Amino acid sequence: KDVADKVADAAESVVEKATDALTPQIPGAPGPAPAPLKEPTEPVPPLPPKPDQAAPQARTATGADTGADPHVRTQQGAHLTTATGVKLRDTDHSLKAGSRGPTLLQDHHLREKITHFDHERIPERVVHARGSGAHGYFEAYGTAESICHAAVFEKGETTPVFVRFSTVLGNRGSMDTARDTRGFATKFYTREGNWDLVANNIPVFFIQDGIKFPDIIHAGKPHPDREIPQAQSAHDTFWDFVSLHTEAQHHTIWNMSDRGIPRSYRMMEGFGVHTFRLVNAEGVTSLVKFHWKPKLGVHSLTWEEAQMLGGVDPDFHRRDLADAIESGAFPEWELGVQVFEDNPEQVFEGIDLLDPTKIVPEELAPVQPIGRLVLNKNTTNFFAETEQIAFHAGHLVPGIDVTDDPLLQTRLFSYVDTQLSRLGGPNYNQLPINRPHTEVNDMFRDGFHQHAVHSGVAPYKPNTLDGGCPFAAGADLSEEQTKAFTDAAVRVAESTKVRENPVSYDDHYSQTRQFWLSMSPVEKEHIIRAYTFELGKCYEQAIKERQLQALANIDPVLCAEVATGLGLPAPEPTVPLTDLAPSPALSQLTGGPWPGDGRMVGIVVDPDGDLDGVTEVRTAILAAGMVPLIFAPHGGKVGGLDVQRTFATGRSVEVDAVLVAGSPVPAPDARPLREEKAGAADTPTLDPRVTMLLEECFRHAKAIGAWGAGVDALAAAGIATDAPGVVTGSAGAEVLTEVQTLMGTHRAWERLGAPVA
Ligand code: HDD
Repeated sequence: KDVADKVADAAESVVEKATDALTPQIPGAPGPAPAPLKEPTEPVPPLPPKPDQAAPQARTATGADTGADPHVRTQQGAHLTTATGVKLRDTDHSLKAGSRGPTLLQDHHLREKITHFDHERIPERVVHARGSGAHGYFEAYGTAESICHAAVFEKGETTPVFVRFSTVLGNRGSMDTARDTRGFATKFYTREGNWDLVANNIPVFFIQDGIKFPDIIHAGKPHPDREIPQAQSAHDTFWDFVSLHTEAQHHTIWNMSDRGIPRSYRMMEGFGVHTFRLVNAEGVTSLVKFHWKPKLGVHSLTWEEAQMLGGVDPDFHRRDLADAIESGAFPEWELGVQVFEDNPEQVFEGIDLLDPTKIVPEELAPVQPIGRLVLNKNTTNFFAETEQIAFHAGHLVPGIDVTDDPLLQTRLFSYVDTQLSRLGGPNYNQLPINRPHTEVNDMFRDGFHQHAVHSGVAPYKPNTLDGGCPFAAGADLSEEQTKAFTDAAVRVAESTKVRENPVSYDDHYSQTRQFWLSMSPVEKEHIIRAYTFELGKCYEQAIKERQLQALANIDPVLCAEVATGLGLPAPEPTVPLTDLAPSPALSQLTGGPWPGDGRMVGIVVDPDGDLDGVTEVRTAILAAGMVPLIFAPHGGKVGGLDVQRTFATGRSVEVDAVLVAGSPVPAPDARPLREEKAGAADTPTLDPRVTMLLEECFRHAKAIGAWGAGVDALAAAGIATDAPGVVTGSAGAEVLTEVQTLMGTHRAWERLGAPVA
C-alpha cells in the first residue's frame, strides 16, 4: 500500500508540473485568461477561438461550436457516461479482483470502451484518401439563370457548401505536397436537394472510359509486393501504364507541370472535367464545363520545397487551409462556365466535348462567372465531417444533368457503390454531413445504421393506406414541387452495341503539345525537370524509352532535354506534330498581381537587434491579412514578442517571404553544425541555420527583405542585395511594402534562371 501511494504521489506531481507548463498562451485573447490545462474538477467553458493569425499553432476552440447543426455533440458535457447515458465514476481503472488481480469479464464499461475503440477506423477512400475539408457558402450572381433553372444559380441565392480537397494516390496519412492531381469536391446543400460537383485541379483525365479506372489507379498506387513508393507517381508501374496508354499523356503533362505541386488548396483552380448539360426554365439545354477560379491566383511550390515539406510539415496544405479560415482570411473562388450549344455532334470548334482528355481553351470559349464560393468555417470533427462526407457525381439537382461522356457514365455507378463499403451500408446519406438541408421522403427503409424512425405503414407507391403520400411532383402541385428532376429528353442516336471509342478520341498529342507550347520558359524548365526526376526513379529501361517516345510526340526539345538527363538517346516523333495556338490561360504566370491573404512572412529576429522595428512590421503584416512568423534563436519571447519558430524548429519552406531584422550570431546549439560546415578555425558571424534559411529562400525565388543589421546578415549569407527580389532599406516598414509588391507575383521569377515570357 505504501509503495502504491508513493508511486501515485510522484505521478501526480509530474502531471501537475507538466500541465502547468502547458498553460495555453493566446496573445491578445479576448475575455478572461484561459484556465491552465490542469484537469478541472467541474466543467469550464471551452477555449476562445484563435484571436489572430499570429497564433497558427495555438489550440483550436472545442466543444461549444455547434453551429446550426443539431447533431453536433459537445465534448464537454458535465458528466462522463456510457454510450447508453449511464453516469460513470471511473474510466481509468478496469474492474479487477483486487488491485493486483485479474480483470473481470463483467466490466461492461471496459468492454464497451475498448470495443468501440477497436472499431474506430473505417476503410479509407480507395482513391483521394488524403484530404481536408471546410464549410462555406456559394452565392449565385444570377448570370446562369438564362441557361439553368436550378435554384442554386438564382440571383442572390446563398447555398451552404462543404468542400473537400484531396490528393489522389497517397493513403490517409501521406504527405500533402506529393506531386499528384488534387481533388476539389463541393457538396452544395441546395434548397432543391444536394448537388455534388466532384472536380479536380486538372481539367483533363487520365482515361477516356471509366472501365479503365481500376487500371490507372492500380498503376499509380504503390507496388503491390512491398507497398512502395507511397503517394508518388515516380515509379515503374505508373510510367509503364501511361507510356503504353497514351491518352493519359495530356493529364500527365499537367501533373509534371507546377500544377502537380500547388502552394495551397486556396491557390488552385478546379475543373468539373466533363461537359455537363444545363436545362433552363423553357426546357432548352446547353452544354457547359465548370471552372473554379481562385481569388488568390494559381500558384505552386517548387519541387524542392514540396519534397522538403513532405518531411518538415506533411500537413502543410491541411494546416494552411484551416489556419487561413480560422484567422479570417477566408478562401474564395469564382465558379464559371464555358457554354456551348447542345448540338447533336457535341463538338465545339473541332473539339469533342465528350472526350474528358480534351479541354476547350478559354480563349475560344471564355469562362463566364456565375457565382462565388467562400469557405468560412473549419470542421468541428474531422472524422464526422471530412472523412464521412460522401460525394457522388450523380447527386444532381433539377436543371443540371449529365452527358454521355463514358468516363462520367461510369462515375455515376462507382460513387454510390464505394460508399457502401466505406461507410458500411446504404444509409450514409443520413449522416449529418451528408443530409440534405431539405425534406427527404425517399421511401427507402431499414438497412445498416438506419437513423430515422419512419412512421406510416405504406412505404410503397401507389398506396392508399398512407393517403397516397408522398406524391410525385407534377403540374398540379405548387411551383416549388414542380421543379422536380426531369431527365433532359436527349435523342440517343440509333446505333449498334460496340466496345469502342469515337475516332476523335485517338488524338492524344495535339492538346498535350498545346499545353507545352503555352508554358513560359520557367514552367517548361520545371516540366523537363519533373519528367527527368520521375523517369529517373524508374528501374526498367524499356519504360523510360517508351515514355521518351511519348515525349518526342509532344515536343522534340522536351524529349531531348529529358533524354539527356536520363542518359538515353532522344527518339524521333512517330506522329506528325500539330501546332495548336498556345492558350495563355494555361500558364500560371499570366495575370496578377495577386492578393496576399494568409501568406506567411518569416521575420528573422536577433534579440539584440531592432525589436521595435520588428513589432511595427509584425503589426503591418497582420493588418495586410498575412501571417507573421517570428524566427528567433530560442523559444518563448524575444523582447515582448512571442516566438513562433526557433532556428531549430522552423524551416524556410514554411514561409512565402522572409524579412531579416538582425544578424544573429551562432547560438550554442548550432555549434556542431557550424564546426561541420566551416571547420573549427573558421567561426561564422551569422548563425548557420539563418544562413541556410536565407540560402533556401533565395534558391526558391522568395522575396527577401532586410534592414539595419539584417543587411549584414544577407552579406554573411552570401545573398547579393542587388539580386532580383531582394530588398534592403533603413526601416522595416518601407522594406515590407516592397516585399509585399514582390509577393504579388508569388516569386521573383527572374531569379530562377530562365526569363519570364
Ligand atoms: Fe473519382 C473519389 C474526382 C473519375 C471513382 N473522385 C473522388 C474524389 C474526387 C474525384 C475529387 C474525392 C471525393 C471526396 O473528397 O470524398 N474522379 C474525380 C474526377 C474524375 C474522377 C474529377 C474524372 C473526371 N472517379 C473517377 C472514375 C471513377 C471514380 C472514372 C470510377 C470509375 N472517385 C471514385 C470513387 C471515389 C472517388 C472510387 C473514392 C472515394 C469516393 O469515391 O467517395 O468512387
